[in-house]
Amino acid sequence: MAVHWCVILVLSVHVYVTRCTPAIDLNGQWEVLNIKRGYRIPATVPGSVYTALIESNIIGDPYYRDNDANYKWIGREDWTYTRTFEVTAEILSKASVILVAEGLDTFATIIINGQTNLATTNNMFIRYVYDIKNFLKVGSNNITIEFKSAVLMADALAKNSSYDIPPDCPNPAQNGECHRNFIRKEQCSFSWDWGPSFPGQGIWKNISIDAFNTGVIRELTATPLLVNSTWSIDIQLYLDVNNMNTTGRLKTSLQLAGLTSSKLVSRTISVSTVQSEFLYRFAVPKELPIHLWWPNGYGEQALYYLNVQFISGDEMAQKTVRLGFRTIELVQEPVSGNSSQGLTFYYRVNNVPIFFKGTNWIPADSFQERITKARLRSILDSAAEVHINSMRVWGGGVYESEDFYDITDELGILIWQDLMFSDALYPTTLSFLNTVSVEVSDQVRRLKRHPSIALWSGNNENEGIVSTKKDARLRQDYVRLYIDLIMPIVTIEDKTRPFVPSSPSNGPESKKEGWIAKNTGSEYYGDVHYYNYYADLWDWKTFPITRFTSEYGSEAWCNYETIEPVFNESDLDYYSAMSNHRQHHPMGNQQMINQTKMHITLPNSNDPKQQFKNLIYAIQIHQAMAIRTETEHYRRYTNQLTDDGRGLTMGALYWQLNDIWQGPTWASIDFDVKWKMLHYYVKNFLNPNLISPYIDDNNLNIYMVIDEIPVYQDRSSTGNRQIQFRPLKIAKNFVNTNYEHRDKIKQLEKSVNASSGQVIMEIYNWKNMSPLKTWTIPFNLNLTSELIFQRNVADILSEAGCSDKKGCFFYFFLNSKINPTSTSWLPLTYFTDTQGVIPKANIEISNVVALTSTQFTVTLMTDNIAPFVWINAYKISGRFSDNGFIMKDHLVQLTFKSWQPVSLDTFKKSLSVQSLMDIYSN
Ligand code: BMA
Repeated sequence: MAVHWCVILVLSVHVYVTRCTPAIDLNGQWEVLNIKRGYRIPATVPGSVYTALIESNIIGDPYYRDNDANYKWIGREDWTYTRTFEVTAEILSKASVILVAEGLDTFATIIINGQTNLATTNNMFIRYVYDIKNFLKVGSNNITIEFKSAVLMADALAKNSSYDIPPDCPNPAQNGECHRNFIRKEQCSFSWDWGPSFPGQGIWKNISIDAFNTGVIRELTATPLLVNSTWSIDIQLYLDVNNMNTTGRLKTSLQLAGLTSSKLVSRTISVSTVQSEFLYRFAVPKELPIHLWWPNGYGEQALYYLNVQFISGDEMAQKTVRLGFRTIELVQEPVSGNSSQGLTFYYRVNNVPIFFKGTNWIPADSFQERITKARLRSILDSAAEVHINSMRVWGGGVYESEDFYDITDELGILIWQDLMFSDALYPTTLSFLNTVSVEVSDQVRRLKRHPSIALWSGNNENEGIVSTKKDARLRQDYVRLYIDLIMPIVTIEDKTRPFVPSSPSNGPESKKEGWIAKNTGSEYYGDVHYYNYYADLWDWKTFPITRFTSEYGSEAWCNYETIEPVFNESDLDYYSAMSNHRQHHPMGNQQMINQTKMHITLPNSNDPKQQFKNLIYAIQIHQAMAIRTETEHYRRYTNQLTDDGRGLTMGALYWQLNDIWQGPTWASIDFDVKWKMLHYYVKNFLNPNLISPYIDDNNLNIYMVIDEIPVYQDRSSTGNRQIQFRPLKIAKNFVNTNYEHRDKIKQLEKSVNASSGQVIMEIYNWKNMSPLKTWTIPFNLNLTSELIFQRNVADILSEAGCSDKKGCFFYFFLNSKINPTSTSWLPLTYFTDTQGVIPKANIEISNVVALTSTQFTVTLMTDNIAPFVWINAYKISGRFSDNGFIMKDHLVQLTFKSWQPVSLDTFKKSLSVQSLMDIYSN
């Protein structure tokens, strides 16, 4: 067979399309025009008008000071992209010549060679494909894409609406734009309570031209399916073909990375429409061993390559995608057999109940074109390193890139994928519903091959919002959009994953209430979002006892050195106008102060800069301890039920992982990919073997929480690996939980024995580096989460000879073979009025050694016990093995891993260290 020469277009490392026809890549250099201002400047595609303006020095850094307000004009004007390209006679000789725009932001008119009647667009989340053969000529051609201001379009659409659809405008603290809900564009680009308003325009994804005689593969997607212990793959193939009578052959093969064995299955197809869709089931050949894909911490993330070739006439088109084999179910069953006590809400992956330990993801930059794969890698690696196994891609941003999901597939981070609707009610005009239906099916088709995607969720918080509204039209609109339109599309497009209409929502209980529950924050059903800006967040009694908390958080500033370059000298003051401008959550800066000072005496420097630094440090301590307290509370409730039926918590996703700019936000990693203190605490409180002490009235209680770990056994004859599980201790309170291999589990329980050991508890006086007393607490867990110790605190203190509880603290560590090991500590009071109680520690950096160009060891030496030791490598992006910790020994050795190579000398010079008592000048 004669096959034409092929162009391999790499969409990401793991997805590439081979186009066996001459294709024109329209990425790269364009020009962008603003006719009103007479600008004509170069622009890179994919990109946005903002980065073009930066590159031409027309604007400065949009994140500098209040440039978000100064640059509002950009989003309120129209911008036009234009370029020329060559078309050969060979291209024009093809039967079809197709323009493929993967993403246009947002209101665009496409003009080719001056002909304006080709197309207009209105949704940045849709791929637009047009046959442009009749618009082209041999030689030089022009493509012009005129964008209209999304801000003005949103405003006009809102004015045209026959009724008000809230929220109208954002809170003035956000300096944002209005009526984002009327348009299908990244919702937070109109501002958010953690981010600026930069409502971009531009060609934000790849753009190219296909030319062919028969057809091309537009999309290939696949979902593995387990039926009667046998794996198969449901494959969906979307072809663009030249003519409805095309016939061809499909060849399908599957391969595990690193394994040579692959199976080729051939079939003949004939198409009946120009955009043709094929569904077929591919039985995984017996001789190909299937390794399961597991979430982070539960096993390996085995990934396979699936290749499909479409051969027709003398043309061949092919596509390879990567996928993984795993099952997932959302279990919502009566708790303790009594439906009046609500339903469970948890996920089973490969039949194993998984506690979703994780966080929420927001866009990593206002300007998508600046988000490199390396940047995604460093943020997502940071998540996996601290035992995160799940993450919600929040509904106010974008459906993330292939790179993003490729990385979450590799790291085993389960994705709770919101559809992009957030904190608003939305119109249901015919044109809105039409564009949403294309968007949802496009996105589900694009993403569903990724094993990391665990479920689809209709929106962020909109059920909660509409439940407060009396207006029947708004309530109807809600049901029309998510239940009547979106839910059937998602469930038809993807039969392998659960769909929840909203987050938070009450599952079947919301359905009973007409899909709009009276109280979406119910502790008895579904997921919960919980925030409190007034309460004591270091007190576990503050928190709800939920089935699953998919958002909870507390604000803290980014690291000082991250805000420094975008502020001027006088801004570097906690109380400056610029500091206030940066805070988008109304009263946020004051709330952080109020909540911090409940727990820590505030610093008292007269120098505004020093005071700002110290306050950032104190507030970060507050945030870290608050989220630690809340998360441990949820993990402790894995197996507990209160008398009124709350508990069996199976998910804790704190708000939020990452930042869109430098500022005060809920994030644990700041915009420079520097970990805030919270992120170091995440590593401890999400440890698979958690020691969780807390004080309840008069008692000290200690829980052990140990995640389930599957055990691998090689079936040497076939090379196939079978997976068995340690006992599913989680399951005690869950009804109807069946697990296979029950007998095997019994045997394994005896042999693995990873759930027993000893916790060593020490009590210290702040002024003495030897413990006052040490206890050994044995444990042998029958459940994932169990109380292993309970005793009256006053008795313990008197036994230890600690006369004033302000002067003492507890320290815990494991004496067991459990891996990873873990430590914990617990102060007996808050850190108010600690002068004279906690001595000032002199901490020295005593030794720094380079292991490689990106790895160092650092030894710290102290003369006193020091709480909240914070070591910093100024301007060097990377992470220490621990930080914000209590230093109770004279020497501590840490490691530092930088994201980029750095010399030993530079690294040494960058280091500084402090602890709590250093923030008080006397
Ligand atoms: C929830 C989120 C976001 C918001 C966060 C903090 O409402 O869904 O909308 O940024 O809380 O306020």
